[in-house]
Amino acid sequence: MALIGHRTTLQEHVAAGLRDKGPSDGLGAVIMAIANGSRRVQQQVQQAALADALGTTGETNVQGEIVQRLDKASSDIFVETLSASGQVAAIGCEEIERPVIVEGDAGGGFIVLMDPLDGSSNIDVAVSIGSIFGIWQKRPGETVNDDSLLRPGNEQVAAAYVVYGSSTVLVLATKNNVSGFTLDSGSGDSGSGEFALTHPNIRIPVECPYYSTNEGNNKVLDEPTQKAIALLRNKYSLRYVGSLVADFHRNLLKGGIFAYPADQNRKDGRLRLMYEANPLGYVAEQAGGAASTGYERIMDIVPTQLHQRTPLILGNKDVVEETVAVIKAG
Ligand code: AHM
Ligand code: MG
Repeated sequence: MALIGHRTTLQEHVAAGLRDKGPSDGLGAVIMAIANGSRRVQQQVQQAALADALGTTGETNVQGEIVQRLDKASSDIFVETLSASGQVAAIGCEEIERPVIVEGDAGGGFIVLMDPLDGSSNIDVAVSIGSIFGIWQKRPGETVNDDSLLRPGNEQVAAAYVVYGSSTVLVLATKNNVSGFTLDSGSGDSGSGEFALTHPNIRIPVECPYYSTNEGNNKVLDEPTQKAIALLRNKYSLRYVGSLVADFHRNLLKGGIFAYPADQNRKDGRLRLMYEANPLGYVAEQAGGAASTGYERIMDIVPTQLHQRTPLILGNKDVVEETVAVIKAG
């Protein structure tokens, strides 16, 4: 039996709720394209082992990382749904070296950057993974090219992510509003297939019970960063899934801080600016949180490359600021 009852669906939220929250023309269609894609990705994630769709494609992506078959499938699905929305002019994707430019009449007013399936190391082992999207508006009269995607995070008009966990949750951030929608999954009578509003107006809690970082990297951190992590270790409980989306989602709902700083082996950090740090930084800020490299606000970085990496400290605002202060003090 479908469970959504009286709840507002994502479709209704998008139709009514976006009206006062930034550019609504076409943005709703972009969000619904993400929702439609994520419904299909969720099914593939759930059935991958049974369908013999786990494992790698045998290729490496532009980052030099091994491409999982589900990475590729998710990338194809979202490129298809976003291109078909009629509202997207260009798509930047972790798995694709150059931007996908949507030509002609099919193109629209938005630019989407995405990590179609985040949490590579968890894909084959039934641990939570996700998809991440940053959404920018095309400049007036602009004909998009590769450089059109190199925009700072503070120009995003919306961001979203989906967690494929014990339930599938889509979190949508627009200016000053972050809301979570749970997929009423199942087929036939057992689910409506709708995303329904279950987490209205999310604010990151002031309390910070958790810190999330890869403690195995501690020995390759510089001294100020070691000091900052030691402070977190002494105060908070460690929770680390190893999927950025899942770690961020828990910290957003329960309170917490995520840190993947630069280290001796990763001078620019590990995570990607355009489709990991910027969208989740935007979500965090709209929910009252913060995102920093340790030295500057993530959202203010002027990008130079589509796939560039960045150190990332993300979550509870006071704790991010305290952590950054320790790093900056040297
Ligand atoms: P991916 O986009 O290829 O999945 O890589 C990013 C992932 C993040 O989800 C996660 O926070 C991080 O890599 C984990 O890295 P590590 O295994 O070094 O702790
Ligand atoms: Mg990722």
